Amino acid sequence: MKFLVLLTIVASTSCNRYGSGGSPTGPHNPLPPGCKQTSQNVDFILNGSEYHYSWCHDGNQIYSHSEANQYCARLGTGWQGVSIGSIAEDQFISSVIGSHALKYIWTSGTKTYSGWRWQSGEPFLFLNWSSTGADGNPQPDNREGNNEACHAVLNNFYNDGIKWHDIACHHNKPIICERASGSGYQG
Ligand SMILES: [Ca+2]
Ligand SMILES: [Ca+2]
Repeated sequence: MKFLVLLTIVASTSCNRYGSGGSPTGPHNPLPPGCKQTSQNVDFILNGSEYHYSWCHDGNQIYSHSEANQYCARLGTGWQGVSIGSIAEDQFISSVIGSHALKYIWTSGTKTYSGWRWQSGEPFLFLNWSSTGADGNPQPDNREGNNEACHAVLNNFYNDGIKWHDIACHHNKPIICERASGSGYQG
């Protein structure tokens, strides 16, 4: 108990050093490379979609697949994990991962009984699955525990470039969120 109290005091003292009212991306957690200081949720707009980069807003936290998609939903009306609906969008996502030097991101993609699906309901096309993985097999390989039901984009993890992988959903990653441009505005 004493130890807990002491911990709390230490934690609050080190925060107070920087003053109160700091945002999650304030002095405690300097903005990651490539992120802009903004109070808005929208980091980029492209082809009718708005995009939000979780790591630019939450002090670089990582989430399980379901937690990550809940993070997106909590941003407000219309926000979901990203659904990659075109080659252009896939190239955009790859460019964000590369320019921000991320190891990986979650998307909204999940495997269902009827196959892979995006949360947006768009067809699962323009496949950019990696040709390799931990066992050297093409993706999706359902390797870990026969239970890789979540879709991630990995940055050259297996010397394979920025590619799609099926991943067990409990792993922790940041996420790119998406919504249709203007869907959050009223009137
Ligand atoms: Ca999309
Ligand atoms: Ca896999």
